[in-house]
Amino acid sequence: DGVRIRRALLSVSDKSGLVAFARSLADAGVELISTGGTAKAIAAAGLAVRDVSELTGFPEIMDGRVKTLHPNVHGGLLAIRDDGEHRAAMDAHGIEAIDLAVINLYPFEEVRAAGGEAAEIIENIDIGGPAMIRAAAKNHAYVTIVTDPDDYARVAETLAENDGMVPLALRRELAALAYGRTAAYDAAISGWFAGDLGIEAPRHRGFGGQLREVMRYGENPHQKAAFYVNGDRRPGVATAELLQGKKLSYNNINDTDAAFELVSEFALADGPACAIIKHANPCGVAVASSQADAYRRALRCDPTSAFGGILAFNCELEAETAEEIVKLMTEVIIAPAVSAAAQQIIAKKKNLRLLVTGAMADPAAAGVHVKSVAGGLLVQERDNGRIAQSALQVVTKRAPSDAEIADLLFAFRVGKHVKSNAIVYARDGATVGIGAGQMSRVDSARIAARKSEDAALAAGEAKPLTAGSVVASDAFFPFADGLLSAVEAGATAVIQPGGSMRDAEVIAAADEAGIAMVFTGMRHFRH
Ligand code: 93A
Repeated sequence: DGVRIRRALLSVSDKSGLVAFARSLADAGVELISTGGTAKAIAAAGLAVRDVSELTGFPEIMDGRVKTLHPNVHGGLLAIRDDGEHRAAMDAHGIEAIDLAVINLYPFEEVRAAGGEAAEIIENIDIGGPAMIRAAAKNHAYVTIVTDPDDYARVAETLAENDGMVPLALRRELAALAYGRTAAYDAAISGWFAGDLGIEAPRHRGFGGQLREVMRYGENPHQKAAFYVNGDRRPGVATAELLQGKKLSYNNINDTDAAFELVSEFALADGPACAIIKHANPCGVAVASSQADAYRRALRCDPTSAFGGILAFNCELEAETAEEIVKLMTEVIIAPAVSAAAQQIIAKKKNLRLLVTGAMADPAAAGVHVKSVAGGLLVQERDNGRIAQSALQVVTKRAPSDAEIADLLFAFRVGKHVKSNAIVYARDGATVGIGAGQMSRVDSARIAARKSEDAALAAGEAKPLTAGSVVASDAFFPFADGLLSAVEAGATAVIQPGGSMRDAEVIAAADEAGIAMVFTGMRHFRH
C-alpha cells in the first residue's frame, strides 16, 4: 500500500526545517516544485527546484493571491492515478502527478494575535494553501500531505526506510492532521470576523484551538492532557508570561484561570483586590485600601484551605505583599504586573510560579465557554453578566445601608465565581465564609457559616466572622431555610436573584428577622 514519491510540491510560510526536508527529498530522487518564497529558500540551499509558474504556465498574480489555484496543480493532486478517464485528462492537458504536498499556511493566527490592521489580517487569510491541503488529503490514497514541520523528520525517515514510499497508514494519519489544521484555521478566521462584527452568538465564533503544549498529565496522573490556545487575546493564563517557576500543570492552569477571572471583576477604582483559589473555587477574596491588606484579609477567610493555593491580584504585585506571600506555601501568583522589588522577594521561592498578564481582563467582554459531554460539546457565551447598584430591587421593609450595599455587590460578584450552589458571606470588602458546590443551598449556607466559625477560631476571635456580615446566593432561595441559616450566622442583609415560587415566604422570613434583602433578577449558576 506504499506510494512512491516522485514529485513534491512545497509551499510554506513557516520555513523552519524546510531546507533539511527538501534536501532529504532531493536525495531520495524526488523532483521539487515550489512557490516564490519557498522556491527561493530551496534554491539558496543549492537544491534544484522548479517554479510552480512553470508547472501552471501562468505567473503568480495579484500579489500572490493567485499562484497555485490552477488545474495543473489541483489536477496533479486530485487525479485518481489508475482511473482511465483521469489519466486521459492528465495526458490531454499535460497535468503531472504530484505525490507529496508540503504546505503550511499564511500566519493568520499570529498576525491577528499581534494586533495587525484589518487589511493585513485579511491578506493573511490563505486560500490557495488550504485548497491544496484539502485536495491532497482527499486524495490520500495516492498523495501524502504534510502540514506541520514537526512531521518532516518522520516522513523523511519513512521514505528512507521504505525505498522512497509512504505507507497508507501514515498517509491517512497525515490527512487527519491536515483537515484538523484547516478546520482550526477557518475557526480562527470565523472567530475574528465574529468578534469584529460584535456577533456574540457562539455558533458564529471559532472555538477551535492550536496546540500550545502537551502536559505531563491531566487532572490526574493517569490522564494525558494538552493545552490549546485559540488566539483570543483576553489577558489571563493563556497570554501571561511565566517569570519564574516550573511549567503550569493542568490543574494549575484551570485554577489560575479561575483566580484571574475572579479578580478581574474588580477594577482598580474598587481598590486593590486579591483572590485565593483552591480547586477552582475561591477560599478568600478581598478588596482593601492596600494590596497587602487585601491579601491578609482574603487569607483570613479560610487560611487552612489557602495553603498551596493560587493567588490573583488586580494590580501590580508589591514588595510588601510579596513578603507576606512567601510566608505561606503558594503554588502560583498571577497579576497584571510585578515590581522589581517584589520579583526579587518571590525569586527566593524557586518553585513558586509567577505569571504576569500585562493587563486586566474585561469582565463585561463577550466570549465563549466550552464544556465536553459524552458525545458532544456544550457551547455558551461566557457569563459576563454584571449587576449594577441601580439594578437592585429592595424587597424587604428595611433597605440595606450604603455599607451593606457595597458588600452585597461585592459578595454577589464573588459568588458568580463559586461553584453552585454558592453562598458567600462578606464584611467590609472581604469574604468571611464561602460555601461551594453543594447539592442543596441550605448546606452551602451552613458550610459557609461553619467555615467562618473555624476562621474566627484560627484568628483568635470570639464571634464568627459572619456576625454583622452580608450574604449572597448565586440563585434564589427555594425555601426560607437557607435564609434563616444565614440569619442565624449573623447576616444583616441578603442579595439573591429572586424568582422562586416561594419568594413571598422568603421575604416574610427576612422581614421577621429584621434584615434587608435585595433581588438582582440575574442568576450566576456555575457548574
Ligand atoms: O494567496 S494565496 O491564498 N493563493 C495561492 O494561490 C497560494 N498558493 C500557496 N496563498 C497561497 N499559497 C500560500 O503561500 C501557501 O499556503 C504558503 O503559506 C505560502 C507560501 O508562499 P511562498 O512560497 O511565496 O513563501
